[in-house]
Amino acid sequence: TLPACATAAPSPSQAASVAGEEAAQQRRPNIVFIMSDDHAYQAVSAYGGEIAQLAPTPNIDRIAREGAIFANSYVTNSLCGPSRATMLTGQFSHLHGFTKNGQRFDNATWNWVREIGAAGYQTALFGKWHLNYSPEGAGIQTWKVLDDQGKYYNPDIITPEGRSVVEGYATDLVTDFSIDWLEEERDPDKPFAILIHHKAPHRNFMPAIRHLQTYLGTEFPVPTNYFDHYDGRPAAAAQEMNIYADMYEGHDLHMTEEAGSNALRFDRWPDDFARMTPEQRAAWDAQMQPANDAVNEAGLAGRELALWKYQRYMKQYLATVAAVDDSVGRVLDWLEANDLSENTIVVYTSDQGFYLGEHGWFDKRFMYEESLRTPLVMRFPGQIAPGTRVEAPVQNVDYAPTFLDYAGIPARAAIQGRSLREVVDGEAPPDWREDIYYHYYEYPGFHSVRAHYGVRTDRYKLIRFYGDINQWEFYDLATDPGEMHNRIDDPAVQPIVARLQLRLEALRAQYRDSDGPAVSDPLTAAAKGRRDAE
Ligand code: SGN
Ligand code: CA
Repeated sequence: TLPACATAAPSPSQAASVAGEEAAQQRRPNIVFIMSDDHAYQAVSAYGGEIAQLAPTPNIDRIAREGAIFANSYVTNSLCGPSRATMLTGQFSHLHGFTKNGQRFDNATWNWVREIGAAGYQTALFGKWHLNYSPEGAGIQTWKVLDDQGKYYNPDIITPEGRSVVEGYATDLVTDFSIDWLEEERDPDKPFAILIHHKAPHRNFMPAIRHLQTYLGTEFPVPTNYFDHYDGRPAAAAQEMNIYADMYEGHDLHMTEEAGSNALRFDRWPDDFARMTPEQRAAWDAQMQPANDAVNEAGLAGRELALWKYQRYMKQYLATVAAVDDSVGRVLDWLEANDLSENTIVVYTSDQGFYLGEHGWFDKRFMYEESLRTPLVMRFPGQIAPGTRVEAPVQNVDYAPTFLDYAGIPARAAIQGRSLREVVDGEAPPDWREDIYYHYYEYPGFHSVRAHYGVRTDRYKLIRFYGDINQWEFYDLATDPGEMHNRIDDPAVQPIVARLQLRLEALRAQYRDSDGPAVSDPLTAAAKGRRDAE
């Protein structure tokens, strides 16, 4: 559960900004949309979890403190490309058509950045795009992007002029590009929307040199379900995203072959390290070697090694978050130094959540809490009271209508989300959604997570996995927040299950999703294929 943070009384500076509200109304607000990749809400200290208290994010927290934190923020499909396409269009995956990574986002599809650009905003994108075509086609005016997933060190950068390797650390480079544009290139007489989209903390979790040792001495609390056996959950049992079974020891955990050697253990994609300069690699080795030698000398195995891998994963992952938080601080400071804090909306989010050892996992995809949720904080002085906590369930379909709303552009019928402006006072209108719909598609694919759809209410969750596994799951989050007990066959909950199945059917109709088997269809697609063939 998340901590309650009280709504603070208006501060003198807020009172002053309220006085300036009228002027702000006439000036269209700027938009700073910061997004990281795979940043778990458990690793944002404003969300209050134990892990993040050991690895705080003071700058991201500052957005929450001076604005709003969304306590119940969810995605519609926990995967990069689909989530980004949803944020651009305000639609679920089946409508914008980008259901799985590797597909191409159709440039002809409406998106809020092009719309806001046509209405007179300057639009710019720096960092990860990952929609498999040039951002130009989507109507983004200025852009400088990482190639595909992007590399941490000396990444390939693609601009309208072409591709080149730029020396530096990706998070810092994306920040530099953004601040350079804000400072030197934008037209100060026009409003702007800047998309600052980091690669971090995405796999393979390589921290900046300055953060390599930040958490080397920190012991993180091990999730109680780290050694999950997945009883009653066949899809969870069939995944390939286990920290101790599926992480590559060199590529992901940065372990070396033996004491005294700096040669990495299994490094499936060697380019991530091979592209470091000799100086970067030497600095890396100098800082990591003692810890790597120590684990090799200890000769850990079995459960001990599994626990060590959890600690190494957390140290590296959270160190990459530290650079993202630095970046947020630089951007907030720049806005302040340039008198732009008042009339600028700042949003920080991630393209989805992530597992930090819960169920033994890294990665995302499942409709279980840690990857269904995504961090979301938003600041807009004078419009959002400092310290606001929003309990209403929100989803990434809501971002596009929010940006349009604040920019004074009418919403479009094709948008399936709603403006967050309706809930940022901490009070949801009576007709705000009470439950959320989710649909994940990418199977077969990386990490072998079966396709599934489901509904989450404030207390219950019903999931249907389909394809070569046909399995319903039901969780009571009030008594089982870790989603360890699938109670789908428990007679006591059948009335609730039946009600949720009807609700799921209604949500699929409401959002016009006919992908996957109908709720009333007891067969999997595969079983159906066999039946039809007979
Ligand atoms: C890469 C990762 C996977 C990850 C996908 C999708 N492997 O393939 O672990 O699930 O991206 O991530 S990596 O070692 O090459 O990074 S997403 O954020 O783009 O959806
Ligand atoms: Ca991602």
